Amino acid sequence: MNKVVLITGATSGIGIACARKFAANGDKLILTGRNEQRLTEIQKELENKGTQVLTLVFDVRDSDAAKKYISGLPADWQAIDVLVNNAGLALGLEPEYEGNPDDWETMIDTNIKGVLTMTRLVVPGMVKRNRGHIINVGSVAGDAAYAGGNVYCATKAAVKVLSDGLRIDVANTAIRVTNLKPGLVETNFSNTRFHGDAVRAANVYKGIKPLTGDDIADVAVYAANAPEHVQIAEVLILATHQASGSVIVRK
Ligand code: 8X3
Repeated sequence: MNKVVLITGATSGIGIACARKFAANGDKLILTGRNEQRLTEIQKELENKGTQVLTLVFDVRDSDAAKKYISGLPADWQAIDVLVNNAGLALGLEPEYEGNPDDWETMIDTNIKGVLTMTRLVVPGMVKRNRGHIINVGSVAGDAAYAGGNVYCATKAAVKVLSDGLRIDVANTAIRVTNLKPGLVETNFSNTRFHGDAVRAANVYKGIKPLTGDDIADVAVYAANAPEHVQIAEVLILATHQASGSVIVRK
């Protein structure tokens, strides 16, 4: 059955890959992000292929804007079946004692509070309908800290624990909660982390075939379409030559 799927951070990386894969699956999409132009581009691309798309321009850090847009959804878009909490970022790779507090704040506000904001706005409707699925994009970075990962790793550890907590809180309903934990995925991730230093970003994926956004989106679509009694609770997805957040074998 076609679902209404809301994806945050849908303009790039894993988010845009999820948009394309859920669209190919026949679902209706609510795409959110900060970049209006890119949202409109992906909307046009998918509408041309027959997908119904609604775009909402807001930053998940802005809880008032999120509330305004989600509570103002047109009637036929209100029953969200799948919430993909994808919006998130890493900033910096400095030792914890030298990190930039502004970067910390942006990561905590986006990766943790943004997830909570969207969960708080969308999940009550799912509970009322006794139907729904929350797919949080965590990270291998949440399993264990790696050098310079400190605050980013902490935010993704929080995503894991918030996913577990939510799963407990909806265990008496038909709602499912999935925490996806990607490893090295070649997207804008490292470019953002290094504040636009493209050479440094390219080095992250040097000598190893990294994952793509599509590889992660495939797992999200699989989890969302698993039989109703199957809850894909957590999936760690690594590149073949990566064993953990800090063990990467390069050729
Ligand atoms: C992204 C994966 O290993 O670069 O969350 O932190 S990693």
